[in-house]
Amino acid sequence: GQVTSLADYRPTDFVLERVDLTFELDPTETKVEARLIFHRREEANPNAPLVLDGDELVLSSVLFDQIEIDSERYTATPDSLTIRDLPASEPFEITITTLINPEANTQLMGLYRSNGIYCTQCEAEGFRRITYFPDRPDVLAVYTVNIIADKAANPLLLSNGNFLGGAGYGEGKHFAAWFDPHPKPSYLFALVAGDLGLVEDTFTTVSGREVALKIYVEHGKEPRATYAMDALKRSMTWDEETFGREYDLDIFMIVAVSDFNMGAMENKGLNIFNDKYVLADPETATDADYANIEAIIAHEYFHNWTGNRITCRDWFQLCLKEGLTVYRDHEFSADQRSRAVKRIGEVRHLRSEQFVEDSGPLAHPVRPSQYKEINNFYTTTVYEKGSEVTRMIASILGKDLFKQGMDLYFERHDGDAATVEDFVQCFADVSNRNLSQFSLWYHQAGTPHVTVSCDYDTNAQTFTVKLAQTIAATPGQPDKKPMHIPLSFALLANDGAMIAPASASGGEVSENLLHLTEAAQSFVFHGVPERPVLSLNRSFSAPVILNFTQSSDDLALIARYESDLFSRWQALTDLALPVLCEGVKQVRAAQPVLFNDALKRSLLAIVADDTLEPAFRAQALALPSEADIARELGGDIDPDAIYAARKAIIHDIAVAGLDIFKGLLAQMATDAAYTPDAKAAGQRALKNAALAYVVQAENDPLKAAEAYAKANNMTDLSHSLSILAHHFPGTTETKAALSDFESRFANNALVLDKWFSIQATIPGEDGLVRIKTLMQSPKFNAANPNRVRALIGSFAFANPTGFHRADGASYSVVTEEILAIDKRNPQLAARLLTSMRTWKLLEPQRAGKARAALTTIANANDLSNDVRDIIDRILT
Ligand code: DPP
Ligand code: ZN
Repeated sequence: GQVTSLADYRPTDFVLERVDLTFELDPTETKVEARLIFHRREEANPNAPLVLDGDELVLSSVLFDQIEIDSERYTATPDSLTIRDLPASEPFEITITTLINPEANTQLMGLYRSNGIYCTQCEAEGFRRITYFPDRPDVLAVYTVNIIADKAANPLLLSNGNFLGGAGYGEGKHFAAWFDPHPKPSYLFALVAGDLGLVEDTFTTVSGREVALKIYVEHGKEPRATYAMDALKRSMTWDEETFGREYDLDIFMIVAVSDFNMGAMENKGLNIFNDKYVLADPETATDADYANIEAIIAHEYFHNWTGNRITCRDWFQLCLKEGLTVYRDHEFSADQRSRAVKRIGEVRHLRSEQFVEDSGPLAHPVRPSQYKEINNFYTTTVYEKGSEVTRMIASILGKDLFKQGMDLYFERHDGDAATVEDFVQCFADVSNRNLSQFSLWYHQAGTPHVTVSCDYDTNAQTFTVKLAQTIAATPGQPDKKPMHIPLSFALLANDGAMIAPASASGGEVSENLLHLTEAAQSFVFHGVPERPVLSLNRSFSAPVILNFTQSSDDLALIARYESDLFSRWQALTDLALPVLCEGVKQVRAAQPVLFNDALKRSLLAIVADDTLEPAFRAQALALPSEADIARELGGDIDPDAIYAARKAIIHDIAVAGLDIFKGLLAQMATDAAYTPDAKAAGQRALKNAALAYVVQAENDPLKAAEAYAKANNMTDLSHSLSILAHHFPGTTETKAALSDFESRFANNALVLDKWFSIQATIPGEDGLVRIKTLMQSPKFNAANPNRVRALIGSFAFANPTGFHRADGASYSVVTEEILAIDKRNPQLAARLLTSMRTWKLLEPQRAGKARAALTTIANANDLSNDVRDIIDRILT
């Protein structure tokens, strides 16, 4: 694989003015005619040839201004088409005809078939699998699309923009024409054809235009698309109210397909979704599914402005649209639900995925400067850390200036293919702030560590906060500069009240933000009447790791009194992590797991506090995960010891709080019909968390089996099933529930994915045999990404004791699977392989086995670029 470098960016020699595409659809031999009108850029070399991208293409003909070109004038390979002797300045037309095979397209990039539906995925470089094209995001053009297909099989013919018209077309065929007036890059092109059911609605925009909303799903699944429609309308309203963004076409369409590599795709006016993120009803979708649907519908819709109207100059700028759009969808969900609970979830996810990525061999900046395979840069760093960087801009500038900066960005760059620098400049301009140090967040990889120590001087009534920041070396970046880190803070008095110091010195301190900008910096607060407890990085204002040893008493005070709920949760986490890590040591030394009461007391007090929202209390009960503990330990990881220690500590807490948990089980139970709103979901979350504790205290599957039997919604049903499977595998109760679930949902692949993943995550070394057996199940389909992720992905990413079996057997099996998948779908294979990115942190025996398995991959023939890139980086 070749390296692409940001430093090599230069504009194309030719400007693409118009695109006219005609598709004659056929399952195995689709004919694509592309009429492209170009002119040479004034500043370009007058002799430069036109070089178009391709990928596995078969050229059938190429015309210049409607006349077949001499074969000496062009060179075609599957990967490129080069045309020479082109006009120096006047526009010309190139007409290219290619033949493609959608049925054989197992990569799911370009035009392919999913369950009899023709669909496309073009981001990042899929369009070049359809026709030869300048397939890069800074080439924007207006598209007309004609689709010709068999009418009976494909009553529906869709593309971007507005519908122009359609008619019959010879025997048994028909055609439709679409025109998208908004210039767009090829990665936003979409085409769908087939026979689908429709859910329709309308939306009247703030300026009074009526937009037709259409969601297409498989026939019979229409009732399961109503929540997605509701989420879409709420997204449209929210973007008008919050960012002043109005929709810009007469129609907005969403199509759900069952074979999809990503979650969804924001194609202009025609979003294509993984059906997992569209379909929901109480019987088949969990609260988490509903929340994901809401977030992803919003995310893709928001791309219409942040991504489509303003797109990226090149793929190095991916965070320009993704980080910003994740920030927007996070804010949307926070407004629709509980902001604090949403924030806790975001931070959990950031730490468990992005922090891990940022401290290992795959670490890269939010705005990378090189890549070998762009598909491998759709990462939590670009998305989630990118969102955090946007959030920091918002907190440094404050709400009003941030809004002005966004308005300026939309005004100044509408219609552009922009860069991260363009974006940041808008905020610098509205605030008169120099954001050059802040911009390091885009360029320096690695999570900053901030060491904190405090000192209170009774006589002087001063409180000193000493901060020091470091970032470990990451691949290609041995040395780092100090960053601008905005740390939200509060000083708490002994009774929990907030202390307002008279003044502060030592650096920029705004109302509740410390601006750490030096490698080491001391902030002094004056006029502080008593020793305060420092609550730092409230609401997780900066994505950093704090090295701050606070006493159990101080943490307990924060856990009890902080007005910022996130910080209360964080204090509990800070109480729990040392206990859990100590427990791991005790297990490895074959000692009993013993711990003091501070954690139990703080946790149970929060759980029993009726004034706190149930969803928050449920988050408190979800103690740090096995992966969180591994991250905290930082090396010499023994997943079995982590599992055993965590289980022992939870058991202890469960026994101590049994009455509280039983009380909550009763209190949170309801006869009301299921609704997916945040409040009802929070009550279910607390009830289900309590159930898990009760069952563990009693060490008896009975209550979980009862909960399974009486569940009237998928949240309760799948939760009780997973308690049974994870704590009582092999028992009669568990076997009965698993087989009931399987037969009840035999015809619903998305629900069976839960059945696969619950079983794939049953702890212990038997996990390997289990997933091997399940891979043979007729319900498993290795060609479908959702099935693969549910079974093999859950095992590799979410079953530490099963995947990291001490004998390394799971590594060999998963490695073999990855190699097999790579032949069909490289993107999926590469993603699975990232489950091994932390192999060097394992204890030596496991690390040795992991290295051997990875070496097998590295030595395999014909690896895809995607897998080659990841394996090279992981093994280095
Ligand atoms: N479809 C992916 C997303 O929206 C890539 N653009 O994030
Ligand atoms: Zn996105």
